[in-house]
Parts: sequence; structure tokens; C-alpha cells
Amino acid sequence: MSHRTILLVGAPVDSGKRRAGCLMGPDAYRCARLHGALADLGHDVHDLGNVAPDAVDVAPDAHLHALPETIGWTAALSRAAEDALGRGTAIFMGGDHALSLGTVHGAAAHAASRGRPLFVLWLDAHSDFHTALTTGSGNLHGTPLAYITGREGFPGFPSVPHPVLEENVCIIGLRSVDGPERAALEASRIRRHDMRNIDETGIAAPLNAFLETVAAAGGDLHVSLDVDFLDPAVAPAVGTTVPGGATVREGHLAMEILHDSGLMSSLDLVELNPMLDERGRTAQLMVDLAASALGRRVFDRPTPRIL
Ligand code: EXY
Ligand code: MN
Ligand code: MN
Ligand code: MN
Repeated sequence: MSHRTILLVGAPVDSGKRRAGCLMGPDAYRCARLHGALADLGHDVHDLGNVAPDAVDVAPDAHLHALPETIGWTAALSRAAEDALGRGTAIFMGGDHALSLGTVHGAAAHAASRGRPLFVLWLDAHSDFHTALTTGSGNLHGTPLAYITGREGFPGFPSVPHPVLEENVCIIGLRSVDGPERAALEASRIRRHDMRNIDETGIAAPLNAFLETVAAAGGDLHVSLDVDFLDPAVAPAVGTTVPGGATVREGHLAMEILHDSGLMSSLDLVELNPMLDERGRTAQLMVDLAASALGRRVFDRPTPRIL
């Protein structure tokens, strides 16, 4: 297994929705030993601490929740992502999915600086494909995929000089898509796999097909893992649960396939709300999934000595 330099970046974004709690996400990952789990695999791991949002001169919006703060996070996390990716593999400890407005913005800039396209794997019950003008809830954590693919409708946000091409995006796990998102998705070139697809084909087939495209293009790959991709029975600590999600094994299989491909350059761990967790089991599952994405295997680990 190839050892990596891994940069852990705390992104305590809680502004993407009204329910509070994701603020504590980065420290929950620290308490669940994300750093140690990855170091145990032989990686050179550095925790860069938490990012803080930029102060921005943007007027609050009557509909869009915490608009100024979310714009400030986008700018700050874009810079943080470029910095971290210049040093190795970046893992962003969220924080809600609004953090991806900035992390993918920065990952796309980093890829472009090296003349490589950026691909995005979105593991989520939701498509997060609203613009700031179509969202019904006003919760900006439902918009990052629209923003980073360059959809119009984000007044006041940083420009997107390197939009991710729609054909370079693959969503897996869908089971809650709003009307405007559905219409926009169906008009797009985004690969999208709902849970019915996964029930029928399994998760390996669509994931491997996407990864073959990434490899053929010589692209960087940003993975955005939303807690609600998983079934609420195994991952309750998220405010937007949707029944019928991925099993623990489907989650690990996806992460193990990602590791075997060697293609993942950055990873968002988003939407963990420790206020909703049960003895830290969701945080632990997310740490275990991240470890699978970075090479943890039953048989690659030294067999414990029989005492
Ligand atoms: N589509 C709904 C909305 O826009 O409010 C729900 C969005 C949930 C977003 C979470 C992060 O995945
Ligand atoms: Mn070091
Ligand atoms: Mn999401
Ligand atoms: Mn979601």
C-alpha cells in the first residue's frame, strides 16, 4: 500500500442549515481518532486545525440562511483546500455540506494549476443541486454541487473560474431530490445513481465505470461523503436522514474501491452532527470509512499475534 502525506483540515461549518451541531464535527472526528487510524496505516498525518470563515461585506438575506457566513466559509475553505492539496491528500472534517462550496472550489483550482481536470464523486441521499435562487428551504447545504459545476444563481459568492464539468460528476445514493433539482439534473450530463440503481447493479459497477473515466482522463478526484448517504439505522447522527440508504458494507466497498484505484486526491466528511449521535457510533463509522479509503484491509493489516 502506498503511504501518503495526509492533511486533516477542520471545517466546522454549521451555517448551511438551521439545525445546529455540525460545529462540533471536527472535534468528534478527533475524539474518534481519525488521525491515529490513518497514522496506523503508515501515512504521514498532519492535523492543520480548524479553518475560520472570512469576514465578508455581504448583506444578510431574508430567505438564505446565514448567507454572509457561508460566503465567508467558501472563500476561506477554497484557499485552505489549495494549500492542503499542495502538500498531499486533503481530508476536510465537517461541518455541513456547505463546506464543499469552498473545498471543491479550491480542489478545482489546484487541479487546474496542474493542468488536470477535476472529477467529483458525490455520495449522498441528496443531489445538493439547488442554486441560491431555487432553494425552497434557504439552506445552502443543499446547493454546493450546483455552485461548483458553475450553475448561475449564486449572487454574492466568489466567482467559479474552474467549474467542474457536469460529465465529470457522479452522484451515488440518491433518494431525496426536489423538483427544481430533478429538472436541472435531467437536463445535465451528471451521472446519477439512485438507490434503486444500487439495489439492482450493486455499488461496484457504477463506481468502477466512473473511476475508469477518471483514470483515462488523468484527473484528480474529489470525494464528498455525506453521512446521510448511509442508512439512518447505521448512521443516525445527521439532520437530514432518509430511510433506505447504503449499508455499512456498501459504504466500505465504495471506499475500498476508491483506495484500490489510487485516484482520490481529497475527501469531504460532511453533515456529522454529534448532537444526534449515539455514543459516537456515527463518528466512528465515518472514521472507519475514511480508513478504508486510505488502505485499511482485514488481511493487509498484520494478523494479530495469538496471545
Ligand atoms: N433538498 C433539500 C433542501 O434543499 O433543503 C434538502 C437538502 C439536504 C442537503 C444535505 C446536505 O445533503
Ligand atoms: Mn510529517
Ligand atoms: Mn449533501
Ligand atoms: Mn445529504
